[in-house]
Amino acid sequence: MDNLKRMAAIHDISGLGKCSLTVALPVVSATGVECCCIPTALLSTHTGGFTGWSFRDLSEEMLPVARHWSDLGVHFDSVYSGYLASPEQGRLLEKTLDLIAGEDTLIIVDPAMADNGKHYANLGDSMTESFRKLMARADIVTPNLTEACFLTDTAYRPGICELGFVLELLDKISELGPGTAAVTGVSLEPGKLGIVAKNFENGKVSVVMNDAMEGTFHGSGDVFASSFAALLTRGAELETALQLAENFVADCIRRTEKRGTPRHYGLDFEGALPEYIRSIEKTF
Ligand code: PXL
Repeated sequence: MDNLKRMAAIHDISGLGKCSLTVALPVVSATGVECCCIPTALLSTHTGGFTGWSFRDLSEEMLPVARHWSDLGVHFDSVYSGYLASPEQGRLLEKTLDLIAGEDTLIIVDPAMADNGKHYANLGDSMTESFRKLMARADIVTPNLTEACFLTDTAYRPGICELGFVLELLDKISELGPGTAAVTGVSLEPGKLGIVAKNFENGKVSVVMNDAMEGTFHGSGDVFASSFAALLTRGAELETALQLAENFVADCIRRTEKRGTPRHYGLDFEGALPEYIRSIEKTF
């Protein structure tokens, strides 16, 4: 690839427990895309499965960083946002987009705020409202099933769901204004888990499934979204990006399960990176 693409990744940095920027940086870089970072908060660990974490809100730094980049005249091929430390950071993210996103910048918003029917620690309905507004600014959004339900005011149903239910969720998400939505963590039949996506511009629905493992793997949403966002930035078609990103996550999950890594420590993605890079080189 002769032309290095550049992404701005806007997430927290949780020092331990792989998620957010500690996932985005390696995965985006491995995809062959430059990853510039705006940390939204600094935590000792993420908030799922750990207790007693340290936390510093970095709201005050977001716009100074964005202004500096804007003054430098740097072009971003994409902006990919994830976990925000507070609902107010949603407005800061919009201002950041005003400063650094050009006409042709792909905007990917992962409304990382909930899983398994519950908001993450210290987040609630006002975070949902903040993400709802951000949907209109995004070309692509990647909610998990819980987040898709919260965003559309739909009662969350655990377990296997009908494709029709997910398509209804997607239609409601489309009313919030994004170009494409990929709902993750969807199980349409026993033993299978994956993604149902819809491009709202042409109406095309894509379903990508893999074998499901028992229970929740923390950070898998971030591994998927980082890979998916980076592949789209690199120029992959939606279907190709979905398939490659889903295969990568499935490989990471198999390795994590095999090694018996505590689930809250995140996915063992490191060992899966070489094959991931080869699969990209082979495909496009
Ligand atoms: O992976 C999502 C995530 C990101 N950042 C922080 C989190 C979580 C999920 O719990 O707590 C700080």
